Amino acid sequence: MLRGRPCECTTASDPTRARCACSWAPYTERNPGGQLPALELDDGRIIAETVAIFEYLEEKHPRPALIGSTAEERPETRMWQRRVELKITEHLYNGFRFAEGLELFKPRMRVMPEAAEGLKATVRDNLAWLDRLLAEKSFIVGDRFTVADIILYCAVDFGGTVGQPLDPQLANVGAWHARVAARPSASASLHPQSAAVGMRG
Ligand SMILES: N[C@@H](CCC(=O)N[C@@H](CS)C(=O)NCC(=O)O)C(=O)O
Repeated sequence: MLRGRPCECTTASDPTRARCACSWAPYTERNPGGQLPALELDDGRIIAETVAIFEYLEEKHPRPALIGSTAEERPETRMWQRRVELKITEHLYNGFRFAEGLELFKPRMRVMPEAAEGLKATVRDNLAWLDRLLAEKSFIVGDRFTVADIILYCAVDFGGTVGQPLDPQLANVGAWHARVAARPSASASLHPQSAAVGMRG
């Protein structure tokens, strides 16, 4: 992560009142996107954006492959990653930012509280779409566990703690969520303060 540029969120009993140092200088001098995560390479270069970071990590450590091992597997994963982000996770996060997270986010971005319910409904619609597709497969791409699963799992898991619980009627998504949650990496990757602030992630 970014050396010498602390980017810690202060915690409060009410997590919506936390403030994140990553939204302002000096952090933004290195990562103008002002978000986590950001990776500082040994040569001082900064790589932010989750997708760019995991592309880099997989190039450095190709096994086990979370994007893919072949010219066919990689675009298949990227296609699903894109669908998951554009149809589900971006709406879920903005649904939080514009509602439960409004006080936290309004000092640092344009917030649209009027959009929150529509965004959350879009998430539900697209999880129902995914539920039908997951009837035929164990993971989002098929039988391979990939970054598409990781991205969706993190969002859905987080959503469950901020007012966007999974619809229990979505049995295939529920079974997929349990399958991913059972992997040791799922609990190992939780932020150490996750339980204290009552938010998974
Ligand atoms: N597009 C970014 C989104 C990252 C993101 O949403 N990070 C959150 C993690 S809590 C964040 O930094 N939020 C604080 C903010 O947006 O100011 C990525 O994929 O890395």
